[in-house]
Amino acid sequence: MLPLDASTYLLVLTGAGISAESGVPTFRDAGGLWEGHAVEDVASPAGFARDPLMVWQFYSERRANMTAVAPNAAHHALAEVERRLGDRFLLVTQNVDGLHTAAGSERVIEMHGNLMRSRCSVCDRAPFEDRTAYRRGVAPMCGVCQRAGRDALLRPDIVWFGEAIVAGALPRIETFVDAAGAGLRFLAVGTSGLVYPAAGLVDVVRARGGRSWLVNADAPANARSFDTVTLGAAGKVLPEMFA
Ligand code: BV8
Repeated sequence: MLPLDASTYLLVLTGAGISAESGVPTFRDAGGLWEGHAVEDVASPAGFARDPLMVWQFYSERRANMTAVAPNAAHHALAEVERRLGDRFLLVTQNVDGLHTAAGSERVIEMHGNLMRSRCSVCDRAPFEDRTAYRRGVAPMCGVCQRAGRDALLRPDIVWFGEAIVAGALPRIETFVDAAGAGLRFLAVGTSGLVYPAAGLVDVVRARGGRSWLVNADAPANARSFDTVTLGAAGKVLPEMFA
C-alpha cells in the first residue's frame, strides 16, 4: 500500500508497461516495438537523417494503432489520486501515447514528447496536432519552410536518443521535489529503468530522503533502488494501491 496523507507529495513516473494492458506494445518486451528495429535506426536524429521514410513508417504505424486503444484501470487510478492530492501530485511519463491525459490526468509532463504531434526538423514553428501527415512513401515537408523557399522535413514531436528531453521538464520536477520536503513519495510504474534521465529519478528522490515504490511486471534494471517493489500488472495493482 502507498499511504497518502496531508503531507504527501507524490511524484509518479510511468513507462510503456502502464499502457500494455491498453494494447499498446512496450518497447523491450517480447514482441515489443523495437522488435525488428535497431533503436538507433528509428529513435535517433542520425536514423531519421539516414532514412526518414522508414522512421515515418515506424511512427505512422504507432499513430494508426492509437485509434484502437483507451486508458486502462492504471491510468484511471492515477487520475483519481491526482484529484485527491491536487498540486501535491505530479505525473512524469516516458510514454508518448497520450493515455494519461485521455484518462483525465492534468498534472502530466510528457518528457519524451507526444506521438500525435509533428514539428518541423528545421524551423521553430510550434509542434502541431498531426494524425495523418504521412502517406506511404512520401516524407511530409514543412509548409512554412516551403513558402520561405526551403525544403525541410516534418518529424514526429518525439524526443529521440541523444536529444534533450522536453524543455522545462527537469526544472519542474526539481521544483516539485523541493516543495515536497519530508512528504516526498515516488512511484514508478511499468518501466524497465534503462533510459535516462527518467531512470535516474528514483536516485534524485532517495538523495532527498523520499520513499520509493515500484510496480512492474518483472524486476527491472534499477529495482534495487526502490524501497518497495510490487511485481504485477499495473491495471490490477494500482487501483488497490492507495490508502
Ligand atoms: C538525454 C521516444 C542528453 C522514442 C524514447 C547513460 C549511459 C548511456 C546513455 C545515456 C546515459 N544517460 C543518457 C544517455 C543517453 C540515452 C539513454 O538513456 N540511453 C539508454 C539506452 C542507456 N538517453 C537519452 O538520449 C535521453 N536524452 O539524455 O539527453 C542531452 C542533454 C542536453 C542536450 C542533448 C542531449 C533521451 C531519451 C529519450 C529516448 N526516447 N522514446 C519513442 O517513443 O519512439 S525512450 C523509449 O524508452 C520510450 O520513451 C520508452 O518509454 C522508454 C523507456 O522504455 P520503458 O517505458 O521503460 O519501456 P520498456 O518496454 O523498456 O519497459 C516496459 C516495462 O514495463 C518492462 O519492465 C515490463 O516488465 C513492464 N511491464 C509490461 N507490462 C506491464 C509492465 N509493468 C506493469 N504492468 C504491466 N501490465
